[in-house]
Amino acid sequence: MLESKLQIEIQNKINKKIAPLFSKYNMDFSGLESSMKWKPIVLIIGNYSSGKSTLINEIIGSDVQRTGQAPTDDSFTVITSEGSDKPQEVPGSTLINDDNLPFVKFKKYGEKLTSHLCLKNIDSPDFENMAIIDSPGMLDATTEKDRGYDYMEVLGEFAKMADLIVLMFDPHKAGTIKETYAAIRNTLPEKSGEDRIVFVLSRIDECDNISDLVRSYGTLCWNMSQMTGRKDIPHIYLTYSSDVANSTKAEDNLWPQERTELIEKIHAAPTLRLNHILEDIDRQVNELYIVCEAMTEFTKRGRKLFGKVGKTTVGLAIGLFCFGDVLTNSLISLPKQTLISSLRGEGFSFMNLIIPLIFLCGTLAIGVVLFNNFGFKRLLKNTLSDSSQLVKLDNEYRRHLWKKMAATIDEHLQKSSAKDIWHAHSSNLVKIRRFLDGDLKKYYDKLRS
Ligand SMILES: Nc1nc2c(ncn2[C@@H]2O[C@H](COP(=O)(O)OP(=O)(O)O)[C@@H](O)[C@H]2O)c(=O)[nH]1
Ligand SMILES: [Mg+2]
Repeated sequence: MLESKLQIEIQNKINKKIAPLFSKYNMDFSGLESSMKWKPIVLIIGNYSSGKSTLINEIIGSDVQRTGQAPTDDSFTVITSEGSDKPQEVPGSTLINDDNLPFVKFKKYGEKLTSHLCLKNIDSPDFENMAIIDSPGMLDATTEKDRGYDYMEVLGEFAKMADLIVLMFDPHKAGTIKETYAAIRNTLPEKSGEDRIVFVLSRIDECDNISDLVRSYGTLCWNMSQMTGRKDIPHIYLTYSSDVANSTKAEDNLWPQERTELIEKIHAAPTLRLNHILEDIDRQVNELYIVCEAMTEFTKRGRKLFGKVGKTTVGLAIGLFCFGDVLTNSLISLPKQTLISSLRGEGFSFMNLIIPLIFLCGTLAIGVVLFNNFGFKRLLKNTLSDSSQLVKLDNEYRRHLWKKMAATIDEHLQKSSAKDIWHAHSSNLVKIRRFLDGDLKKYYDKLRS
């Protein structure tokens, strides 16, 4: 109840405050994605053999997914409960053509993906209002090429839909988390970490001893801080499956509650839907922010240059206003009487102002023309040669955000003309910042309270 009320409130605020800014910058605002109208989704990703399918079977309580040491399963499998009147298995070709399902967007990846996509309809009340997606693990770069579709991109698309992403790694491959994270980073907002992604180090029973485990944990943390640019490490679930654990190595006290908590978290995924909506807004508004930020800096530089050119021009114009006629008088004896001499008491008339005024206006006009045709154009050219210097890129998130938005920003720059330096980008920037720090934060807080 509270959630749907909050959802309406957010939608209204967005329509009033943020949507107009998106259109000002010619950017699409998808609002609440259509895929969010389907059931809440949990996506399980990670390296192959990290125990994804084993975990899913454990959650469901039956062996729905095949498991094994080698990369046994190279498909994306959507597991949910659709009712006993529906077929037990639906192939990808049907899924991508069903407008009631959120998989239509996978059509563009072609037959290779479609044949590696399916839905399994299980008989479980727990899964009537949610779906869990099992994914193939990432392989090495050369084997990836044989897949026939862009795995990273597809993973990103699934991540976009998911309300909870479970990132699983086993101790042997803790170092590969970087690649997998790169695939989903695009879909996450700036401050994400705790809410939508769950980090799992699995199969910990296979560590020979605690120091072996700590080493794997350390590798994972190091890689995580590298990619998130954060100093704090989110909770990493340290788990193993007691069903298949190597009982000779597994110590009895290897934090069994971690597995229970992880499974509880996965079951609670439907409550994360609103959080997902907020994160989606967060991500898109941050994209808008960096565009606006770059344009603000560009106009600031434009105005600074204009100020510099203006100062010189005005100085020169005043000088020529006062002494320009003295110069022409000495060169071509015109005018007969200069402004200064007329003011000295030789009889001032308005005629004495004509040549000084021509000098004044002429110099100002030349200044403006020079600024428009040379100064501004040079500034634009210099800026376009490396537009990333318009904003501070002090962490991985910002660098990634920049990469994603650079083309849009360059397009805006290319379209701008000298008069655009007076555009009120900075007030838009303030509005966006206020939304991110005020409204959006308030919604996050409300959700967490
Ligand atoms: N010792 C141990 N083996 C596990 C654990 N989880 C999974 N396995 C085994 O690891 C192999 C790969 O598991 P699987 O679930 O297929 O991994 P996936 O490729 O990520 O789906 C299988 O042989 C599982 O039996 C665990 O916690 N401990
Ligand atoms: Mg599997």
